[in-house]
Amino acid sequence: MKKQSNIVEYQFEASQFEWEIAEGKTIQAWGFNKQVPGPIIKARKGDTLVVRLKNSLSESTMIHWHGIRVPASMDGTGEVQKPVAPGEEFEYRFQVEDAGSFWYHSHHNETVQMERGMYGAIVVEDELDPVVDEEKIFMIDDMKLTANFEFTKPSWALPRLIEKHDGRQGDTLLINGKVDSLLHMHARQMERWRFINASSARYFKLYLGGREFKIIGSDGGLIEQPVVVREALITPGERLDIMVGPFKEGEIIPIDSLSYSRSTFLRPKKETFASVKVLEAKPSVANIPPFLRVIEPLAPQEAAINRKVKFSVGPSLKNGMNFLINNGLHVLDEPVKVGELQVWEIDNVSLMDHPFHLHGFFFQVLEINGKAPAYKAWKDTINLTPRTKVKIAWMPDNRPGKWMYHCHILEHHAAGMMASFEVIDAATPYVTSRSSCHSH
Ligand SMILES: [Cu+2]
Repeated sequence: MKKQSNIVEYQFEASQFEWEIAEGKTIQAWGFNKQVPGPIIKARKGDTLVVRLKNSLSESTMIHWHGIRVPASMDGTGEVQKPVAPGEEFEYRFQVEDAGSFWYHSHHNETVQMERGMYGAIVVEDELDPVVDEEKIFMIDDMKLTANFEFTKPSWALPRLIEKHDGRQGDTLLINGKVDSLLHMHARQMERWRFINASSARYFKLYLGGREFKIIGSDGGLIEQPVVVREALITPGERLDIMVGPFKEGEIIPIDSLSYSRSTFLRPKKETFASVKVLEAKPSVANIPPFLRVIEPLAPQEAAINRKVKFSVGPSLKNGMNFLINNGLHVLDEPVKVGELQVWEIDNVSLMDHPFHLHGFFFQVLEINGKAPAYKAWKDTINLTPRTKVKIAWMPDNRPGKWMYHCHILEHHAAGMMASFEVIDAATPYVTSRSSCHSH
């Protein structure tokens, strides 16, 4: 039973337009409503979101709502809808049942459409959110551009192979569609910063010049207790919510990404994406409680595995390199039944990292190479380092239909590292007590 809910409506037009990434530096972007990122969608937990998409591009597109527990028909993939052709419209309509930081992006010809800017943030608020002085969204991206700010594709064999292997990484580093942004905050205040990694392949290891910050949220909203760190990895597709401050007036906080080696041809290095300047002090009302919410475990760490998923990379005469799931390309996996707990082992036997993303459902990580993770969280994307086994648990609630999981390095996904599967009705009707997970 759906309770009466507030309706939040957006009109989206996908098109090509000029976008200034820095003063005097303009790209031919593709995006929503002529901005990169697209409009920030804001809703409250329980709202119904309606997005009417008009496609004014010269090719088809569709939108995937990353992390939102949509009905299958609204997932925005080729499994569940016809791509929206040029000149056509499509209405997405679904309830947002979880508070947190989510995002939307094109799920069609992604290596081109996402690279050009077809993504945006979704913030779902809730009365249980901690009180903060201010919030900021940092959408991380990078673009590979020529000296004339044109999008480029490698034209000869070796660079093409490198891009396929590494995923596309560019030297143009963007936060919210801009190079070298200078943002502001006030001394004495504490802010919530929502990081969303929208890049094709870049591993972003957040570092604020050595300052401590508190992780308060992950893909599926708040974690149980703040975790104090000085660095945190955010892989493509992942979100991380942190609390920062208070800082001193005059400080300049770099938004850095530390070097992270994921066995790429490109040499990893530390890079600065943006800076935040601390202005004069203002009073603070921020209040971060020591406990943020309870996350009930879906399964014990030793729960029996009922599906194994293997990620591997192998040589290919035809493609140069194959990116495989269970030794296949673009595979069809077995269905799962509504209400039957899923305990999956994802085994990365390759010598490179892959971020695993499950559409439509949150999972809990039970083990990484036999060990419980540092803290409990609802996740939809988890990085697999080389030769790593990750055990996850998730519950297919009553949303039958076609879903998928894939590597979120867009070039790997496109090269075949993806699987579709169906969630099917159980023989006996499954009765939900509203949504099975995620209630506070
Ligand atoms: Cu991958």
